[in-house]
Amino acid sequence: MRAEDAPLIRLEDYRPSDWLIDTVDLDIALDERETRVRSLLGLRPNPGGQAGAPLVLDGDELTLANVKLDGVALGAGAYSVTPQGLIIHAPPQRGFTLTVETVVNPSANTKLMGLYRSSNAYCTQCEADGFRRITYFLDRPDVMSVYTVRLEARKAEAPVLLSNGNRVATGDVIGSDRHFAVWHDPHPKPAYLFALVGGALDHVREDYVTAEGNKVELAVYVEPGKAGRAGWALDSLVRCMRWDERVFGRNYDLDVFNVVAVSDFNMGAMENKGLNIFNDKYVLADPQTATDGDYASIEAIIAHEYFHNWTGNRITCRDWFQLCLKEGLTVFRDQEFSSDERSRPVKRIADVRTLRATQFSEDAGPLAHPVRPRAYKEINNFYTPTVYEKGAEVIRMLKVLIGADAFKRGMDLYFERCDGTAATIEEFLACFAESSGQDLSHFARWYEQAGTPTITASGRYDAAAQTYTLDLAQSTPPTPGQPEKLPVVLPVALGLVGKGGDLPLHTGSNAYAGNGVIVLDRPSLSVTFSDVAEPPIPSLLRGFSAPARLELDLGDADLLKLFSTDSDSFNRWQALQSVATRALVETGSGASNRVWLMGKARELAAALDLFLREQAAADPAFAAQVLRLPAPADIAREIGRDVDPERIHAAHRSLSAEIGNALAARLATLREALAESGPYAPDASAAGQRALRNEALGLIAIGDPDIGARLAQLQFAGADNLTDRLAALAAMTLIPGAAREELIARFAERYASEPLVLDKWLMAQALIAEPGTLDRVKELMRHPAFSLGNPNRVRALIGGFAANLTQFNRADGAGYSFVADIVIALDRTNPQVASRLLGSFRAWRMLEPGRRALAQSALAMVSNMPNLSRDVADIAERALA
Ligand code: 0A1
Ligand code: ZN
Repeated sequence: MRAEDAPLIRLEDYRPSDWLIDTVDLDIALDERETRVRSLLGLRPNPGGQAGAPLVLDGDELTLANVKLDGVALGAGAYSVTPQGLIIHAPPQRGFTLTVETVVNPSANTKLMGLYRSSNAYCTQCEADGFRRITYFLDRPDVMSVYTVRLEARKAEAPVLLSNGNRVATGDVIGSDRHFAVWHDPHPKPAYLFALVGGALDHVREDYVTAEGNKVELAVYVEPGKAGRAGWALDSLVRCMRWDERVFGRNYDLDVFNVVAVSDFNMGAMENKGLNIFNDKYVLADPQTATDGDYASIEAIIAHEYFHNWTGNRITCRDWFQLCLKEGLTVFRDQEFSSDERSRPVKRIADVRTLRATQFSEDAGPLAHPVRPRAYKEINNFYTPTVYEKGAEVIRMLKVLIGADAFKRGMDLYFERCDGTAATIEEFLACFAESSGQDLSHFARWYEQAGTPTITASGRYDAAAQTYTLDLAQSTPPTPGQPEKLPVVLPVALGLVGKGGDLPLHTGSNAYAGNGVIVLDRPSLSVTFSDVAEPPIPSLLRGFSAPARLELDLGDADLLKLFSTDSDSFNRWQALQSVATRALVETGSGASNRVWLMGKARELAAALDLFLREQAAADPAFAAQVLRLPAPADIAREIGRDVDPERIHAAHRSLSAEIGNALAARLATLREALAESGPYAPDASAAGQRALRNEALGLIAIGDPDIGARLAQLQFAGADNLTDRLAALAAMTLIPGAAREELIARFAERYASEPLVLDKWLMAQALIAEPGTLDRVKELMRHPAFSLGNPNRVRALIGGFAANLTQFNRADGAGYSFVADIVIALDRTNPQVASRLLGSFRAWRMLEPGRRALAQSALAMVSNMPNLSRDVADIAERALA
């Protein structure tokens, strides 16, 4: 396929389905190579569709065994089979049943879409359009049906048989070695939420009673022998269920809720109704095989999938253009849950780092698209940071703009009004317009317009009049297909910081929404604050109140004051980041030299020294975030054009080394003070202490490699948990030499039978910023721990390399050719993983001309390959456009 051959699907072309499917009865006889699927569909014409239309069912790589209408076999002329589906030419214009038998081969399914095998189990992935790889169907989210599913398998092979809903029957198939289970899901759902699992799995379980008093059996299923690692996921599930009852008033609605972990999965996890299927990376945890970061991710993703039960399943999407309706909202909900379970400011900082690293970079390049795209060729390429993370930011802004009370009333209205429907963004926004009495039509532009706005701010103090005037302006750069941009609604949360803290805010301006928020909804705006008794320092975009870049005319001295005094924790962190970013941009772009940078390093070190001495102990997790400088990739994005990755990397190394040296004594004392007492616990407070200790280790290692290596080796030997061991390995990867290679080897020996831990080992090596890394990665591809067939392994080693700023962007182009060759090889077996990897090229246009040309030719090489999947062809085409 060439991308230009694939049809462009447009939002404006949406039409309701001509047919509806009220009921689906599936009878699935699982077999490794020949699984037989009998599907009985209860169909009727859709009153909102076109009368007399043929019935066009979607299908993909299916073998049709037979088809019957109202129980009678259809003659050859009555239907056609195409590569895209099954057409019943003249169906009766009334309700009827269609029985279709298909045969599929789960073992041959390397795309991991539809029914496939993972380890020795059967499992499914149907979002976005995988159900059509199981049986012929109207595979679109606005066709919602009640499913009854009979699963049958050899008892020895698949003692566990799971599907959506409640189990209504089980039994043996008389006279055979097979057994069956029947599942019924009373809630109508689109096909993308269908799931089944069959296999020999272990599980942990717990009884739960909802706030409404309904009993639910919760269970987490894992590969045999791994039940000891499923407890944290189950514990997280119970906590997020309670939270959703308390905060959003949402109760669970079936008798069982099952989570299953599989080791081959294209994404993180999937919210199938009552049967969430997870990448095992986001379920399995014990102190020896999971890091603090893993524990936090598991908690967040368990919550995310569970929250989809209401925002996604009970209320689903009318069409895939509305993907952000479920994803942005559910990310917002999981972020709020994690904030309540852990530290809110630290969670916000972590989320903003991710947003900038992934979404801002997407928005600044050729793959930029609106939160609600208007057209697509391959929907699987739109599960993006823009739809997910920027989608969540839009909800967060909505809450700030209309206030918490109106937001809550709007959510309640949405749940009440749209329950059981396939909804749109318009219907969602209407609930909040109603609850707040505000016109949200301008706000809705966030869903239509791509690109990251820049807010420019400057302030003037008038001592005589005791006023402070803030001039704000916004602009958004052009993005593909959107050359002209209009102003968006930007809630700018702010404070005016005086010597003794926040000054009172008095203004007569109607742009000022109260609660410390200015609404910048036009190209520019001035707000004058009165009774300002002293010259203030503005603290803008507090809590990162809008997903925008901020250009503020504050000097480093003022920023450092904000760092030490701002009442908003996010902006304290941001202030220091801004000083470091500015220094690195100056040096990384060649505008200033190393000597100048060393001066900045000393200023930063002095501020950090004071902070660490006085405040680190009170909030180690926050202090760890403060110590972590912006990444080289952040600096590249800030520079934005003619980027030379080597120069940025050198500046980053120099700054880190100088700060590490200047703070050596302080960091050592801090590490001792934070020394662990008692056994490992994954809670936020203990994790915060480890995070700070390990940030300190990294800085020490850059500043003084000898001391760093000694400390890292000691830590590795003495650690009782993976977090500390991995941090030791990461610190050692910064220090070339035999000791590093020895630690790398010891790590591999220790975790030889732990694929998920070895993924971290693969990635740590792929990220080494040295010219030898490409050869190392090629060598590691031959290591028994690596397999091109497993998405986690590919993401760890090849994805890790593609995220290595200096080595992926090698001046000789070898990094680009390597990744491009792998994309092509992978495309034959797993197009989704291949196209995500190709997305690593998304920032190629900002590179200096030499690298830009080499990246472009690697992309063109991919694009010109014959027989590309639609997934890869689409990314290649858009990246080059
Ligand atoms: N809806 C899931 C993510 C997901 C999307 C697509 C998949 O296959 C192509 C798999 C999972 C979520 O948001 O968690
Ligand atoms: Zn989701």
